[in-house]
Amino acid sequence: MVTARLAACANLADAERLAADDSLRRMKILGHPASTCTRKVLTTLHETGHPHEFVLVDIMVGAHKQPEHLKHQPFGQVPALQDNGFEMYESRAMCRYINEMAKGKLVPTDPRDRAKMEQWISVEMSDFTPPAMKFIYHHIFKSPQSDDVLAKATKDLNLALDVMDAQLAKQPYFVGETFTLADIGFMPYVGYLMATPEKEQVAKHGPVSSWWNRVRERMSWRKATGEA
Ligand SMILES: N[C@@H](CCC(=O)N[C@@H](CS)C(=O)NCC(=O)O)C(=O)O
Repeated sequence: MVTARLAACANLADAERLAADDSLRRMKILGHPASTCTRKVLTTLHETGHPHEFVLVDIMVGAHKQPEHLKHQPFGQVPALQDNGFEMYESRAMCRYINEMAKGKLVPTDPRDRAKMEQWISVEMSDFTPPAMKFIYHHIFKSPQSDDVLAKATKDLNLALDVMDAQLAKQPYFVGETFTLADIGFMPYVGYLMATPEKEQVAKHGPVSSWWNRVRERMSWRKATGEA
């Protein structure tokens, strides 16, 4: 009985804290659970523990191209974020915003570490994800790519994996000893690649494989992908 009353008090205290602190109110994520960009944002939310609500935009039936969704994401893509009257889109920017609002630890405070995190987020976006997505479209989303496109993607993906491998051979995460938004950025694409024949390319890169086996066990990722 006493325990139940204490629990009720704790809930009340939590509710009052949430009501008093705008930054801790529930954010809404408009997305799709299979979307790589939605997964990044959900992983960030679970890592930081920020309260949130998931709103399904069913990209399988074209809901992301409907006028209602275009009001929130003018490019007709997912995800989009709503936070107490504030709205934004672009998953990498959303992750930075969530971490800041939650006072999370996913962005280093040291300027050089932060600069390196930004460097790796750019590598992910410019050098790794474009070739990786060619294989993901081809094998997972059944959008066939030509032989020429896949041949170029193989070359580009290998270069990116080599560069990532050299970094991860020295340390457990992209920015030293600490898990950051840079790791979260790569995770959805590596996760899907591992479900394609390209997992053989990844397997040839020992440090990248070890990193993947380490980060995929995080509860935030397991929750974001529905495994937990
Ligand atoms: N730069 C955007 C890209 C968003 C994006 O490409 N979303 C994909 C799902 S992961 C999508 O909505 N694809 C459907 C389409 O482009 O029609 C972001 O990072 O949020």
